[in-house]
Amino acid sequence: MSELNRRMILGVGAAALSVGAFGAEGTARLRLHPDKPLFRVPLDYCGFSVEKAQLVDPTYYHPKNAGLIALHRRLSPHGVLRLGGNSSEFCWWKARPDASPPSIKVPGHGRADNWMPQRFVPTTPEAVDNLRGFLDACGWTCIWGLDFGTGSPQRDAEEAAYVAKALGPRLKYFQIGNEPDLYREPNNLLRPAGWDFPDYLNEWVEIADAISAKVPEAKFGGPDVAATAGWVVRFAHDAKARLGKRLVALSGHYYASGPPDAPHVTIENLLKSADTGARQMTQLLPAARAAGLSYRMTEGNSCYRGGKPGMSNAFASALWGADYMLDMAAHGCAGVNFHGGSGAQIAISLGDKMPGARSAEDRKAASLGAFYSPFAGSLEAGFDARPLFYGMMLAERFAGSTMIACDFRSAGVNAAAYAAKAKHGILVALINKDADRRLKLTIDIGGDKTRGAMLQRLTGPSLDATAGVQFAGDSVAHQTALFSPQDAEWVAPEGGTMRVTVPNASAALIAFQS
Ligand code: BDP
Repeated sequence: MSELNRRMILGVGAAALSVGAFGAEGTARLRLHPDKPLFRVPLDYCGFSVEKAQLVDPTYYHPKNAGLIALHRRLSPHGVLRLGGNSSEFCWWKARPDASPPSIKVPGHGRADNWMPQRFVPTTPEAVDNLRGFLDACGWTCIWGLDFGTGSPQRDAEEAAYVAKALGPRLKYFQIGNEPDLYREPNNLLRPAGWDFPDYLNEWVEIADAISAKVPEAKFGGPDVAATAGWVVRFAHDAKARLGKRLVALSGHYYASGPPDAPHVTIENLLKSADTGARQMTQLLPAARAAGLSYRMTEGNSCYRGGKPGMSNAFASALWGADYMLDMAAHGCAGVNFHGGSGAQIAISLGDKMPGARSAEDRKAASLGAFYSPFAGSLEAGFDARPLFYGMMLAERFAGSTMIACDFRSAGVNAAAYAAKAKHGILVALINKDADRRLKLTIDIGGDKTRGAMLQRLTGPSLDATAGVQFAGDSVAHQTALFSPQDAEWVAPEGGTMRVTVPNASAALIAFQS
């Protein structure tokens, strides 16, 4: 949300910018309004999104992949794994070992300006069975993306029947197609010029009906658009009218910037952007509510086309990610899935390209995880949390709480504040995205009589540091994902207020009983 919107909606607190003894700082006031609930944050708010092509290796999502399971469990006991991306339009259901791929001609094949997969990737029953074991071990559910672009209702229905049975309660819903609002673009070309939303809806319903004929209990989400909020609004109304209870969720994507080789894609621009993407929620929510549906951001990240090294895999992404997730939660979003996974699969999704990779070092980093991936690793090397993961950990602390209104003006400091009412008290996140200015804050705790608050910090050596990120004084251990918060600070109240300093380029999570 822009600073202006935030002020218009939430009001304005007192603020001032000055140069203190230790450099520039802003003094500001934050007033909490526990009596003004905004939206409940679902328990499964946090999630990852990966290319469906990731399943080509059936040992990746496998009950024995302990390192990846540990990372998922570290993030959330109830997360959502979304399988989709461009590659989901090029994955074919290999029901039997001797099955051969369907012969499909795609107009974008071989075109230099096309950014879609240039080959077809099989998905096997073995990979689905292993995924079930993986999800069981994590306690997560899954959103399964079916092929719209090059698929057929019959092939999708056959795949869906197997997936629904194998995943059982671990399947949240099916989606059909990835970013259909881009199908007509030269860099996509899954449908011809002139093809539009009514054609999309008819084809989509035809596939959904073929699936329902085989899997009567099948649930669906969509339209999983790249950016066209208008399609989501139309889908909410028109698809709901045709599918009724079978349609359970709305979805769309969000990439804050891109492509990685564009000069304007910098940490500075990523963090200073006033719109975190939550503005589109204002447009989507009335339509979602009218249709009785939630909206989930099923795929997104800091920079499309694989992310930008030194930004998407750096500490800046942790601050950006936490801010984005909490802003979306405060605007009624039902969940956020940051896209990632191994670089090889993301490269497939982009037509065997990874434009962010400039050096051998970049290519090495990407082989374990695309630059924007919240996690990285392999069965051989083990798995690690990337900086973005820590931002997600902070946001995950809000799962199950209810976001509340707060008045905050950031005093010339590029910072954001979010608050929520949780089971045992109040949570406040303060995200100082400013590279230079410290935020000195007085929190007005709204007449609450509290004995004091616990404060945990999200820190990194610098905004562009790709290692050394910590939350609550600890980092997530390689492969085991062990994590023990070390240094919670105690903040004592002073006459109905608390004073907190959030250094430049850092965030703080405050929790107090009320
Ligand atoms: C999205 C696609 C996904 C790509 C991603 C990217 O759905 O498959 O990996 O862009 O550009 O549009 O990184």
